[in-house]
Amino acid sequence: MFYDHQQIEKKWQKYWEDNQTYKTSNNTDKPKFYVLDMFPYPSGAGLHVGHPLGYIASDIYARYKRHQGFNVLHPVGYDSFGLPAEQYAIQTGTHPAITTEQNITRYEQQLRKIGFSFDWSREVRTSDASYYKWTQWIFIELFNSWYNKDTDQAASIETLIKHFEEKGTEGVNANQNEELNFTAEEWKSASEIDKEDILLNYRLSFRAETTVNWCPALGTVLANDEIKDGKSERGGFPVFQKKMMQWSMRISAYSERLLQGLKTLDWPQPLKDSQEYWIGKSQGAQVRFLVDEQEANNQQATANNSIEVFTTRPDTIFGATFMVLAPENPLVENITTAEQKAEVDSYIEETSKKTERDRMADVKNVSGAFTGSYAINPFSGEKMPIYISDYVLMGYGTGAVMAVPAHDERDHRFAKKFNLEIKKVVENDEDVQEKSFDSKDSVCVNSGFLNGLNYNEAKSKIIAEIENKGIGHGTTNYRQRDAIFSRQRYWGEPVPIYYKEGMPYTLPTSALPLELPEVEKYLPTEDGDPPLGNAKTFAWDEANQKVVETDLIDNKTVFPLELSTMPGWAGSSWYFLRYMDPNNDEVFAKKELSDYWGQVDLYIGGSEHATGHLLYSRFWNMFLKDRGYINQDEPFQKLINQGMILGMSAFVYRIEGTNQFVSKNLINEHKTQAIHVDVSLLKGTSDELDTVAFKAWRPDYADAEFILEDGKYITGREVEKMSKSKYNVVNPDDICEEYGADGLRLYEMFLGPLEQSKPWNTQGLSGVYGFLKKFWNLHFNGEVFEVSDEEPTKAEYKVLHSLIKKVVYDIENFSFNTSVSSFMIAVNELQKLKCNKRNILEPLAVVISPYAPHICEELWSLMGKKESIEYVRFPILDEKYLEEDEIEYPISINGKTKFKISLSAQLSPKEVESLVLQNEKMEQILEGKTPKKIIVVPKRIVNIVI
Ligand code: ANZ
Repeated sequence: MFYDHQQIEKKWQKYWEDNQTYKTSNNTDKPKFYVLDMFPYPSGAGLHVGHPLGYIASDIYARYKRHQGFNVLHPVGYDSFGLPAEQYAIQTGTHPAITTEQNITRYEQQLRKIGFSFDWSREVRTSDASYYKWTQWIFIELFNSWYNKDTDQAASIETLIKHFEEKGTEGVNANQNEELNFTAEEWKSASEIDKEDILLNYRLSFRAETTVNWCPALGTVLANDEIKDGKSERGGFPVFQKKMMQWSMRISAYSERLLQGLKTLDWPQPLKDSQEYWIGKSQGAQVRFLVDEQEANNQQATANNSIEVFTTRPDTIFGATFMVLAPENPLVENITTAEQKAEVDSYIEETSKKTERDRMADVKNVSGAFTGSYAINPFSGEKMPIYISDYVLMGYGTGAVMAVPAHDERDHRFAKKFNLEIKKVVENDEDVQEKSFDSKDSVCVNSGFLNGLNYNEAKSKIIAEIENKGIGHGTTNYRQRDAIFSRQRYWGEPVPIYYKEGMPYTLPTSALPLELPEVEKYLPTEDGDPPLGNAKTFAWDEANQKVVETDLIDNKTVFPLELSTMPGWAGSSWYFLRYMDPNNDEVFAKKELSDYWGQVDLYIGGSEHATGHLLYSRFWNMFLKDRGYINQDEPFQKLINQGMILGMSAFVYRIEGTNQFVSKNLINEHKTQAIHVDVSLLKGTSDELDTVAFKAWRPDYADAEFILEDGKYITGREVEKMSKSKYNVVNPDDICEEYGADGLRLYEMFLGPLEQSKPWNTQGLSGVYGFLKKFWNLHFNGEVFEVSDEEPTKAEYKVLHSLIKKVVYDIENFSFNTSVSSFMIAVNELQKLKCNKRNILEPLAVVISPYAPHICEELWSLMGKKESIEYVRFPILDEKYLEEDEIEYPISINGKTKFKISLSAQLSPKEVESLVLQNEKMEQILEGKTPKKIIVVPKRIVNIVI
């Protein structure tokens, strides 16, 4: 019978939509299971076959869980704010909302064609005002919160204000920009503006002057994870350092919790490692070194001048022979002597041209300048010259180091260049750069009272002594910085803030959403304001609580609104919560529902989000937990990174300077240049170029000539990243057309282990399609559907139950590729057995349905079922069918296998023993003797000693 995949798939996709088969209820007594994909950015290019890989895996898992009786939440949505739609708007004038809408429509069509079991009714789009209303609301909540280190959680800013009113800053233990000191009286008598300014120092979303990564070509600030090798990730434009007033998020308050939380998560180790590295916890000490006043002959130099350093190796302090400050360190001015001033100034000037990234990357070329001053080593008492150098960064630790050239590579290089003393103070200290340096074998030497101690002992003892002397304390540093939150772009969430006397105030939450205004131009204004500065209606009327015309701004009743928008990661930091209650207009998600759905049980997505989305969303989730809106600290319990599907690029070879193209195996005879050609120009699944199509592809190839081999033009093939620019993308729509969505789904899984990257190679598709046809035909006798009610044989049951066992194991271990081969084996065996028994085929359809849902629904209904197959219980494995009838026992005599005997599996060891002894071959070996020992290992082996 013809397997008409096109008609079958259309029919079932319509059925699922009409019957809302995958709509998830919030009210059931079933246990819940939440399966989530990282939602896509709807780009103009549509989906290629690489995109659905993770979605297919999660869909299989979601369907499997439904078969097991879980209430499964498996939603989809779009991360629909972003740069490409805006760049397109700049080029063409088309409003990004229009482009985005079109792209989403295309995505939805493509996704629906693949037969995903999404609950489409829960779709979210981050660029919808009904969604970003809540992104803005979270921003305001962050603004109205501070981090209390005593309780180790965020709290309402009101609690801090109350504290200030009662005790001033005394006893405040907060994560803040800078340490402030004032009394309750001072607080109370401060002006409103001053109070606001003080509070900004503590708020979790705050404004501060920060050095940012400025990308002039994109006209915006970028986060560290949006930059690759000094260039913007999108577009590859150069990025510079610039000081700007920016909105930031106090993620640094959560560093320790983000680190500790990792331990509770079932995530790939490399992903956890990269978050750990990014957070960058270092334990050590902060120590003050006094500047030697006699040498510092600058006017301002006094004995109070001291340099505070952060060191992870206080055990090496006896070996600190000089100091190095970051060139930007404000102390530099105080301690530089008149003679050294010119040299120091010119070095500072030189450094300002380099980005922090360059400074960290360039480890070979040491440079620096002497300040002319000296510090005193508080332990060795020796004088240490003070230098400045760009390898010390102002933004880390205290912006100053005690240099230990014998044990630190950078300090060593510096000492060599400037001819400074190198004093070894630790033996067996080979790996000084290793963060995890913890050598039990290291021993302090030349270190006074530390001599003979190992690293840990020396570290505790010296920190105790530093604290005792009152010159410092043990401390922990984190590399992770606060996250810059402003983008000078149009297509993002407006920040719900207006400015009064230069101070930011939040809009009342009742006024949300603050909608993105219309603008005529998507570029910055002439004054250099972000694109929202072009809006005609974008000002805040405070009394009437509404947005009014920009011209009305008088800074008395009508105030300017914030002109920057939120970064790409804002909307994606909490979308998993919105799916729980997507249409609620009162709260972002009802507490009851976020309690019921809890954590995402399985999250599948790309590893490129390791230090962006996956850190930010953990941070926001922890914050919402602190403020009592949700119940769990961590959003994603289990996470899998799917590998990339690589493209098989195709090349033609042009003879240089001509329009002649040589077939692949003849290129040696010519000087050629390889040129990418679109893989859709190849004939079928072969490497042969359709030369007619090639000529029609581009005007420059219209008069191309070909040098053929055996009458064909053979292209070169190479595995590369799948990308539009390499002309190697394969559109899933074409595959669905030809082999069906079920074929595509099975094939994507069959390509290899989910986590691995693998090339897309269409040659195996026909094999998968062949399997589907065979599976289909098991149910037909010629053209007639025929399934028998006869009881299956043991052999038939064995095929079924072996498959159940395998597939359950595979799905639970996310080994989807091996299931597909098991389906093929099972169907081949059933075909050989000519099995068309209902008691085999019904459960078989259920087992295969998570992978190939359309064909299974069709067969299920042909077998007379009225309801969808989706909620039918997954067949239960019965081990009895797997037991062997006969066992082939190896007979081992004195440790060597001599022969084998087939015996019934039901026999007792005694019966096995006597049958073995009666065996003809055995009798020949024994020659009438009685064996010394016989050991029967049931169902395995018989050992005989003679
Ligand atoms: C003395 C020492 C001896 C150091 C030794 C290391 C090895 P992590 O692990 O990354 O936290 N350091 C401190 N602040 C710095 C800054 N602003 N710019 C550049 N380097 C800085 O690294 C901490 C170590 O890096 C500190 O410990 C300090 O050098 C240096 F055998 O102090 B160490």
